Amino acid sequence: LDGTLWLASDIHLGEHIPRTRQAFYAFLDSARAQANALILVGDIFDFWAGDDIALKSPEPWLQEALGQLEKTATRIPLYLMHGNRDFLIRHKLAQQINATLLADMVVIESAAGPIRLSHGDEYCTDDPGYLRFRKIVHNRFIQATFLALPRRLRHRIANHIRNKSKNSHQYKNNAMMDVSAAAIEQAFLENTQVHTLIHGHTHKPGHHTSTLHGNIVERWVLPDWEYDREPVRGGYIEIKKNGVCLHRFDWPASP
Ligand code: OKV
Ligand code: MN
Repeated sequence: LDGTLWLASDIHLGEHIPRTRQAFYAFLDSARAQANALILVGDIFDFWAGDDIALKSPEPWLQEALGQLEKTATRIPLYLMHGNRDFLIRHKLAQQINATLLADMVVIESAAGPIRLSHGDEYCTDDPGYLRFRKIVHNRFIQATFLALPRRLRHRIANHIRNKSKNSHQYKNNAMMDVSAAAIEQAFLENTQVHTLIHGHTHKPGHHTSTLHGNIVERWVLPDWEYDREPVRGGYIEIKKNGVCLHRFDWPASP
């Protein structure tokens, strides 16, 4: 992946956040003009109950979002990654919009060197409730069973899970909602040649530098976009030969 690479995550596109959708489409316009490739590092969508729903009977907003992604993918390489919400996206959907679905925890060769990428939920190992949920919904057999259900029933189950999740958040503290230091160390130790890790998910954008067995390691956290306020606060990470940079912006731009 030579040249300028842009990464974004946690846009959480959905029916009820029209301003965030517009901000994201404006971002895609800029990416087409300024980046050589774009990687969306998960939770592009707030809800995903199967590719067939999106491909056979998309709601108008979703049809538009997929059209915008496809328009981008015809200009620059577009890569998608799974988030904790849209993990049911399959290669079929990616192919349909000309994008490539990357595996979780991939190492990419960027202009600034090798970088490990993942959505970030896999590092939230201090939240036992979430780990239990993740284990169930990532089970291939359970996924196949869910995907075989009628669409209406899948929507009902997903809505039920979403409502239950909203209530459970009030019992979780800030540390539980962040990555665990041990999980991050383990990721770096998996390949000691890779000193940079980029993820999203925690909605705690930032840049953390530490040393691990004498190596300087860097962790960059992508911002979320989900608050549908005016202006929308978005953000992305840019990678060029001279390094990694976290950008924030307001949309529409503040005067
Ligand atoms: C995704 C999360 C909702 C967190 C359900 C099997 C099972 C898949 C699913 C249903 C839910 C994704 C697909 C959604 C993530 C939430 C709320 C909290 C913390 C099954 C396979 F078990 F029911 F059979 N789901 N949806 N949450 O609405 O997009 O990650 S979702
Ligand atoms: Mn997430």
